[in-house]
Amino acid sequence: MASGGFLERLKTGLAKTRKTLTTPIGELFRGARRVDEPFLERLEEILITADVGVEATMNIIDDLREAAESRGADPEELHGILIEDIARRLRKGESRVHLAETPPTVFLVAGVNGTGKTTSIAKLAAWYMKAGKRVLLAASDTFRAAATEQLEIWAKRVGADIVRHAMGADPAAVAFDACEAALARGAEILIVDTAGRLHTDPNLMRELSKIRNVVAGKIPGAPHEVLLVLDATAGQNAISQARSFKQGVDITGIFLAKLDGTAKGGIVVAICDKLGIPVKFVGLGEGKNDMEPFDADAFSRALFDREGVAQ
Ligand SMILES: Nc1nc2c(ncn2[C@@H]2O[C@H](COP(=O)(O)OP(=O)(O)OP(=O)(O)O)[C@@H](O)[C@H]2O)c(=O)[nH]1
Ligand SMILES: [Mg+2]
Repeated sequence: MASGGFLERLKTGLAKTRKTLTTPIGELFRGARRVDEPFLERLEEILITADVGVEATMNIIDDLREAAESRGADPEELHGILIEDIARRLRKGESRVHLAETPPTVFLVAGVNGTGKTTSIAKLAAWYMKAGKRVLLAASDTFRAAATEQLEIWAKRVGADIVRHAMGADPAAVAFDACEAALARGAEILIVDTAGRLHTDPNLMRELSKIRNVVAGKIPGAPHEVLLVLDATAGQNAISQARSFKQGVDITGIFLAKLDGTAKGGIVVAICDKLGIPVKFVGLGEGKNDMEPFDADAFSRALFDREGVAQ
């Protein structure tokens, strides 16, 4: 999938982050004669501003200081080392999507209110439809008014099937029916939408576990992926959300939505470096095609291509 168009899309989606991270880093390295303490302080400031996070930033700065001491303080060479250091941290957070050997593959999608769950589900549906798969959506957000209708509109738009109940119905019952429908209709991908919830709400976390158990009881190995949708514009808050959700339900991966909407896309580095939950997809806009599977090398190329790369 790594065509030129794909890299361009990624770059466009990361335009705001390139402005706060890539460009200032490039300017810093180009304008410096040597990498010394004031230089490292300025770099630290840029990384923190782009939400790379304090811990990851400190590690990156330490690595660079060490490289400067052992190899000399030539900015051009150190710029390349910095880019590779960040790429290495991004690689730590990458892993492939787990598809069922015997379909359907079930994705359970969860997250805090408004992070982008339903839109991200539409994107996943569109992605797998394009790959020629039969996709079924389960409208297990029976809580928020018009949530089912929202998912239904997306289902129509992308050409996926949907299983829905009335508002206020038991979300686990919707998931149950959706599993049966997926098996009966030979769907290859089943994606379960859920209501937004705070990890601090024990009732809603129990509800999520119940959906999960129902799905597991109907389809062996399911859910194959439990995706936590995080809003990239939430910054370091997204990290604490992920940590808490992980305690409530087994998260297998992160869908990082709204990366296009933030200048603080450095959050990806923090997530990959520290969280121990792989990033599987990134959302780069509001449209059904504005999504890419997370690929660490492509991501760091999109961040550091041309602009900012030591010539
Ligand atoms: N710019 C941008 N906007 C996004 C992206 N993903 C979602 N959104 C927007 O975020 C808003 C909320 O999206 P939803 O998909 O409804 O979020 P949700 O998590 O399902 O919300 P609840 O069901 O209410 O918890 C909408 O306006 C979306 O268009 C993205 O990748 N980029
Ligand atoms: Mg929703």
